[in-house]
Amino acid sequence: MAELEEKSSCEASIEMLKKAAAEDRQTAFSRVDDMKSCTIGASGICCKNCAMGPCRLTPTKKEGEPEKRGICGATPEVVAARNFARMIAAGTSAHSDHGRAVAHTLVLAAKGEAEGYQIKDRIKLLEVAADLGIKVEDRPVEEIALEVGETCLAMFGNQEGELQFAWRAPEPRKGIWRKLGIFPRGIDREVVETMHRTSIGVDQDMENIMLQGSRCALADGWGGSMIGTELQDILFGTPTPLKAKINLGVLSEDQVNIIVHGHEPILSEMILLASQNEDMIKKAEEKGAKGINIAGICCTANEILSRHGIPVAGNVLQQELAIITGAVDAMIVDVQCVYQAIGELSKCYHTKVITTSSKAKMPFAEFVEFHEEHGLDIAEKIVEMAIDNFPNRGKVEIPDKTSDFIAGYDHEYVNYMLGGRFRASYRPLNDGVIDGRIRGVVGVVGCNNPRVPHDSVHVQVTRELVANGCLVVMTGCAAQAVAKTGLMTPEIAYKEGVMPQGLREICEAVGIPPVLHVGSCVDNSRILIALTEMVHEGGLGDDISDLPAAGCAPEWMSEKAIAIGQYFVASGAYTIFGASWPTTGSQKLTDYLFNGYKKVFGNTWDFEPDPDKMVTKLLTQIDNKREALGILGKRERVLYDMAMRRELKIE
Ligand code: SF4
Ligand code: MSK
Repeated sequence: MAELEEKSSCEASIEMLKKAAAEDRQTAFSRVDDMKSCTIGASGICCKNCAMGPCRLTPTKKEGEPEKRGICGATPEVVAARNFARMIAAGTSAHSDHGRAVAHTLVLAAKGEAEGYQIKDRIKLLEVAADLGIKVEDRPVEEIALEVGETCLAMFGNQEGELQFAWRAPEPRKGIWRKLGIFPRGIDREVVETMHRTSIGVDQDMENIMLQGSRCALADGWGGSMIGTELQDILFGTPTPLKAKINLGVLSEDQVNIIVHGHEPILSEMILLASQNEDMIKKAEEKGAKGINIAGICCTANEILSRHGIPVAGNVLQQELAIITGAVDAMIVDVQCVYQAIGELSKCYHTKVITTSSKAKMPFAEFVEFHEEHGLDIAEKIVEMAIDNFPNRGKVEIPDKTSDFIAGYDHEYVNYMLGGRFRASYRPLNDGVIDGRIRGVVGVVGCNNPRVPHDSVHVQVTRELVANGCLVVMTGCAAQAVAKTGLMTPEIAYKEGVMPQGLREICEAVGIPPVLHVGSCVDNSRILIALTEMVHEGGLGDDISDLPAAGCAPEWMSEKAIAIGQYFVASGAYTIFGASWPTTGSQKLTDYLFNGYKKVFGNTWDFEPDPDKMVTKLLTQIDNKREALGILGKRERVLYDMAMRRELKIE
């Protein structure tokens, strides 16, 4: 049991891990102990792109030793670049297929063919229409929405030209993309071309492969993900700050607990609507429940949290732990980050796992296919399944642990809250950075990975960045980790020793926490827009690569994180990952990404598994940018001692 304490800094998770151990249940936390990863695969130099292989290239050990090649003659750097580019393509396809589904729903809603869906944010619709060059004067909202939806759908199939949303990037950045020939054309085209060029016998030049990898990633950040974010705002409302609760303690002893898990809000919005229906609540009461409690996991959680304040049960590594509480009557999943293990695990408890997408079925789960045309009807059917399952509960053990936090800081709100309604602007943020009260802006994003202590690295990195005067913006499971610590409440600004005086003054004056929850994984596109706004506001250089800003993913695991990292780097932001790095088998490719990219994009990738060293690298990067801008003030690094680290445990 003692080692279990080391597996997470989240006490609720440790409590459930102890229950799992006592009941002899496997989870990702235990399976990882039995899964030694293949060192060649992990370092990116195993190729299985044709049946002459798999070719497992071992790194050269000694000077002068001949380099190991694949049977076709592929070098380690080409194999590693192909594998890396394929990760980007997979990540891009996941985010972009999500964006496509949202665009499709907008089209149906505009035609009045999607039951339960509305155009909620008309101002955002007009703004997006203007950016896409769509006429808005005197046209009915539905007509504009239809054209916006169809224009976005067309971005997937574009064969030539430039992806319209990428025109939002700063001019010098677009110039770099055009010069390199990597301005993304169509989203699907970039994914297909990446897969083509990395198949046997096509692109055999490391740098050229990575150029296409970058174009593909840009089609994600400035394409598929941005379509997802923008059109979700139009359909479901642009988030504004709201108070919420997080952790397994949000599950209820006496209500029907429904967990929505996955990524797309198209389904979960309807589940929420259905759960608020009087008839459904009555049905739940007839089964002995006191109501219906909706909670989320992963990015589906972030989506309905940001727009409705729905509580978050946990992040990706807590999906099995939620079932182990015995209190989840239904876990409704759509796509992405859903562990296959939850189906079989649910059979040990009473939980019904319900899959809803024809793209994502699994054994031991019930399948109810979701269609937007009958979204509300289908959602009601699913909610009824959960209600009917409530009386089947066995022993329930819910950790008595929740934390309060504020979510819903999209880039529009940052603009408004800093400048006020009538003079909304990023000026106060830029001024805060220029006068040194804000040392820099750091995006901390990404997943959990059981190969590092759950939540712990996110929390340590974020705490230390704040202690050193950085404003932190967060998405995904990383945001959920830090939401458990109090750092996402404005009151933290009044606590001694958390942040330096300058950052504290800004947080107190504006009423914001030093760590802003900006949404789900597709909402990393909001960070691209925020960085662009900072450039446009002036005083901090001409391009994203000039800003005292950086990104990191301390506990990443998904291919989607690689796509995100690559579009940040190609957009000019220094980006550092923790946990592990997938190209270490090729020194040549790793050098290119970590150093060579400086000349290509103005900033680079980096890797550092030690959280303390990661913070040092981030601060060095920020200070170097400040120095180049002529705004570097001398300051000491705040170091966390052991006592401070012990305090990092999460309730
Ligand atoms: Fe081996 Fe080349 Fe085939 Fe890859 S493409 S498996 S390196 S022969
Ligand atoms: S859910 S992609 S584990 S952040 Fe977006 Fe979390 Fe990573 Fe999935």
